[in-house]
Amino acid sequence: MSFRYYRLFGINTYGGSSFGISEIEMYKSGELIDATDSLPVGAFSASSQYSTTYRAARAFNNIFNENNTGWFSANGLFTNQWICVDFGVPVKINKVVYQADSGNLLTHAVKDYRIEASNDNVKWEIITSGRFKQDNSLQTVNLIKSKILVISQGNPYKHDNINWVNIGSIPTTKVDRDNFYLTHGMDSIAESQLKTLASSLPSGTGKISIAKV
Ligand SMILES: [Ca+2]
Repeated sequence: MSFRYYRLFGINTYGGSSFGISEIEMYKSGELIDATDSLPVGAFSASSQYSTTYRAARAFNNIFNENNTGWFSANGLFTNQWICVDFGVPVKINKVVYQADSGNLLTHAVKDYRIEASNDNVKWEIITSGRFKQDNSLQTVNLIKSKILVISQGNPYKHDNINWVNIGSIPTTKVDRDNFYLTHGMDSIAESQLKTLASSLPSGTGKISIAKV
């Protein structure tokens, strides 16, 4: 799906009293160009900032390997802080690259995170979540997962003919109907397990196929 707003939501740090991010890059589906490069400074915002010097735009300025010169959340706010991009129009982002600010011995690095998206800047959808390493490397988050589960009552590749159903405990609430992939941990489920679950579906739910994007 496409969204106008994307944000990196930091749940906690590696012990620092604020979050510190050197750089974030977001890539459109099928393109290698950083989608944030052409945006005005006002397109970037954050839940808080250490000071105007450490504003959100510093995490999108293509300056990497920063040491106390990226975006920092306000001192004392080291949980549940976010940094956001407003693309102005809906875009489909399939990859996010993150790099911690190396200042403060990397204690201000984001530890647990969520990537969230919105079209109204009010209601947010969790695209994926995970944990960043505490180092200064470029860390990539792929938003399109490798495994898809298609349940069809007709042409398996035609969107309108697909019925999505809940299968056991698999959280199918985050189905991207436009691209036929499931998020929220589906990528960590073994294909054999998916097939087992698929075979346990009640009759009449149609053809089932499992494929990779
Ligand atoms: Ca930067």
